[in-house]
Parts: sequence; C-alpha cells; structure tokens
Amino acid sequence: MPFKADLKWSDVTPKSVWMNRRSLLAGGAALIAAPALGTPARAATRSPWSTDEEPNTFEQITTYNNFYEFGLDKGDPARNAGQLTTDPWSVVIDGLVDRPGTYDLADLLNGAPIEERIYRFRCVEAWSMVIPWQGFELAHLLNRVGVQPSARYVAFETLVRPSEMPGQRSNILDWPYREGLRLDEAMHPLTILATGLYGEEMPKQNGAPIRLVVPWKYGFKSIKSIVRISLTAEQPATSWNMQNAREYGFYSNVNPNVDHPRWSQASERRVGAGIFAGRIDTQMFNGYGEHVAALYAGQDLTRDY
Ligand SMILES: Nc1nc2c(c(=O)[nH]1)N[C@H]1C(S)=C(S)[C@@H](COP(=O)(O)O)O[C@H]1N2
Ligand SMILES: [Mo]
Repeated sequence: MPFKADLKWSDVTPKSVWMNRRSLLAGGAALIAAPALGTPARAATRSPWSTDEEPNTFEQITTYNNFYEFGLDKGDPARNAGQLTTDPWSVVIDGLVDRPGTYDLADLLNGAPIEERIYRFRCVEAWSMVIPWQGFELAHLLNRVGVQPSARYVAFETLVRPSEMPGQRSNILDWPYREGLRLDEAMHPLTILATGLYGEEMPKQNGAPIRLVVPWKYGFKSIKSIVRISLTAEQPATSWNMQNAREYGFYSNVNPNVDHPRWSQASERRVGAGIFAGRIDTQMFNGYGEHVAALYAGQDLTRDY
C-alpha cells in the first residue's frame, strides 16, 4: 500500500519496532540482522485493514479522550486515569460459551495474534482521529472460548471501581459502562480487542489494559477497560442507549445521512488538523462500507440507527 509522501516512517512506526532495531544496532548485529528483518518493515507489514491516512499524534490520542469514569472533560482521563490499577487484571467470560471462566489478562493474550491496525475513529460528537492500535480480532477470543449456537449478541462491561475512578462517584451514567454487538458484528475481522497504541501498552486514558475497537461505529461502542464479556441470546442493554435511546441507538453505525437529534452527522472535525483545515465529510460506515455494509442488508438504517 502506498505511503503518503508527508508521512515519515518514524511517525507511525510502533515504538517496539524502533526498540528492537535500536537494541540490535546496540548489539552490533545490525549488518547481519537488518536484511533478515526485512526493513523497512512498515510498508511490508501494514495490515490490509489499515488506512494509509496520517495518524494523529500520540499526544493528541492520549490527551483528548472520552472516558466518563474519570470525568467529563476531554482532559480528565489523562489527568485522572494514572491511579487506575491495571495489574492484576482479569476478564470474566460467561453466558452462552463452552468454556466460561475468569481469564487472567496474560491468559487472554497468550497466543493472541496481535497486529497493528491503523483505523479511523469517529466519535458521535463529530470529531475524529486516525489511531494506530495494536490488538487482535475479537473473533480469535470468541472462537477460543467456544460460542454456543444459541448466542446472538456479545455484551461487554467496564470495571467498576469508584475508589480509582472518580467519575463513578456520581451517577452521570448507570455504572458499569456497558456495550454490545450483534454476534456477526463481533466476529467481523475489523472488530478488535486493542491492547496498545503506537507500540506502547494501552495508555490508561485510552482503556487499559484491554478495550474494544469497532471502527465503523461511533466511538462510544468501543468500550474501554473491559472486565466482562457475555454471550447472550437477547440484545443487551447498553449505556448510552439506556441513557437516551432516541439519541444513541444500539447499532450506532457511523452514518452521515442520519443526524443526531441535536447536530448534523454529515461532517466531522479531524482532531489536530488545524484551524484552517475545515471539516471533512463523514463517510458511511466511517469508510468501511465495502467490508461491513453486507451485515446490514435488508435493514432500514434510519430505523436501526
Ligand atoms: N468505559 C468507557 N468506555 C468508553 C467511554 C467511556 O466513557 N467509558 N467513552 C467512549 C467514547 S464516547 C469514545 S469517543 C471513545 C474514546 O476513545 P479514546 O479516548 O481512546 O479516543 O471511548 C468510548 N469508550
Ligand atoms: Mo464518543
């Protein structure tokens, strides 16, 4: 895939790649090792699911956040999430699965095919970014635990720990934060559990240690700091839909043709683009329509918004 000319390798190369290269250089193995590594690795290893749009900076991605467990302002998560204990961490997997249980994070990640995915990310509030995640397909985990034939949805929950999550000391939402997907959406290869970004382990304000990323849906579907994944027969209750069903549908696919009751969804502001950049058009399914439109064949997306 072609690079954008203005995009430097160092801008998007995960730090882990840098570090490996640097330690090889330090070890004097560079002359032998460099060709074997197939460097420059970026162009060769970019996932076919990744966009070649220029990613937002690490600074932008980690200081402009929504994570209401840590407060309502965009800067609150970066200010307050440092106190969150993410080790030890475990995730309960239950409901209609063959191997339910409480899985340690290390166990969840053991053997998981982690790759980089550079995705567009579009918040329902009409701002957007491009984020280089590391993660693995949710389908990998679901296949591992064995989804039973009666399962039709996947429900997710975030940690509840008011002692470390100051936003949970008030009732801005009915905690825990909950989200859900239809099983076919959950099994789609674009849907990932992300464990890092820019080659760093997941910053706490972005949902450490493990969060969902569903790039064709509004950002609030991409639930952070997950402690429970349940396979269900019925459509699960989800936080923003519980809060205001008219404004936040269960599907919440990015759709420039269906406005939010209080603002247009036809365009978006790319964070960091600069004050003269103007707004860009929002794409149906956030630009992932060729991959996901078939999931909604026969559905009226103005009704199933
Ligand atoms: N648990 C939890 N997950 C959450 C949220 C939240 O408040 N709590 N905010 C959502 C919203 S509205 C957005 S836009 C994205 C923001 O992700 P980012 O901060 O990594 O960009 O997280 C989503 N996941
Ligand atoms: Mo959002």
